Amino acid sequence: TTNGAVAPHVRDDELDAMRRALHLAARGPAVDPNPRVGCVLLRDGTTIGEGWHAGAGTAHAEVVALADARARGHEVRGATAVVTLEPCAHTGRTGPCARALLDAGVARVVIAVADPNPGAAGGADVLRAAGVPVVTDVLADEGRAVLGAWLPAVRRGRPFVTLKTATTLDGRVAAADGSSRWITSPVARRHAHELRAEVDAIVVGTGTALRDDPSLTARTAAGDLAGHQPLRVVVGHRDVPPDARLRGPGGELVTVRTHDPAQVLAALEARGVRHALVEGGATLAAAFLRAGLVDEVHAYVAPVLLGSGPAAVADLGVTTIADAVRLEPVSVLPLGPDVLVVATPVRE
Ligand code: AOF
Ligand code: ZN
Repeated sequence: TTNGAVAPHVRDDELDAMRRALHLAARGPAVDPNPRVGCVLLRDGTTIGEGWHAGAGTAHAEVVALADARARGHEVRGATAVVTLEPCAHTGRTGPCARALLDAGVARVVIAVADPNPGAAGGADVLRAAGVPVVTDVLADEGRAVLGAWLPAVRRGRPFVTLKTATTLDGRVAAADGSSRWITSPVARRHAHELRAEVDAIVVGTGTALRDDPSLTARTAAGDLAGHQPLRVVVGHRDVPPDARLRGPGGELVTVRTHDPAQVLAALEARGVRHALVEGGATLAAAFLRAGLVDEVHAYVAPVLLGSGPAAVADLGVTTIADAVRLEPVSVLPLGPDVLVVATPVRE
């Protein structure tokens, strides 16, 4: 169900448990090839075990919750498992959770979001085939929210792409002489660094890498490296010089020698990237937009006018207004003197 409507046949204690499971899921790493998943085991309305998935290579939420219940000395047979993501049916880095729940004697399963991963999905069917009632789509909106970019990325079979721009009011990223520090305010730049800390990879073209000598790190207000450092991906055929800032402390430097956005995303997908942030330059931004491979635009706009100088996006092949790339606004956020406009390209 959508728009907050509650699926039928869900008990109030199960809804509460799902809220708890969502809360637990959010303890998992926000940036990881694997989803954030939480699980609560209920017996006669009380929680007997709970767990969350702590990232790729570690035990799944259901397995953690089962172990928790046993460690607390509870009998799991007959319990209800409340899980934020459909229990997996595959043997990946860990065993199939649907099987683990069946083996433990779980008598009912409540799920927020179906697993879109074709390799892992099918757990609900496995459980039903074994005679266990399964309720799906419980607090599905909240479930999707906690999954973030993971869900659309896995659905699409490629990383979710956010295009970030930082421009003057007249859409320019630099003055005619190339100087660009600083168009947006410290508040907006702070916000952009928080965005960097939430993605798996930052992508720029070699032109930008050579001209701007960016470090592409996620930094704190004090200028230190934030905990998580995204991959630093440079797209194109030119080499990053040995003394470039990109080779300094920060995320791993990855060079992708192609100009084809689909190939760039395939290379990132192979590295487990779920959320990629395309930061420029204009040519790379246009290539991703032309390929229909931008899922979301984050446009930081400063109340500054330049009147000349390069734009954030190069030629899109649009020569008449009817062909303009129109975006659906998602949100508008004031950031000090600047604003952040988040919008998604409209797909026909
Ligand atoms: C679950 N419970 O807690 C998670 C699930 O490589 P693996 O074995 O960790 O499998 C990863 C896939 O399993 C992931 O892409 C997603 O489809 C599912 N994640 N499933 O039942 C969990 N994290
Ligand atoms: Zn699993």
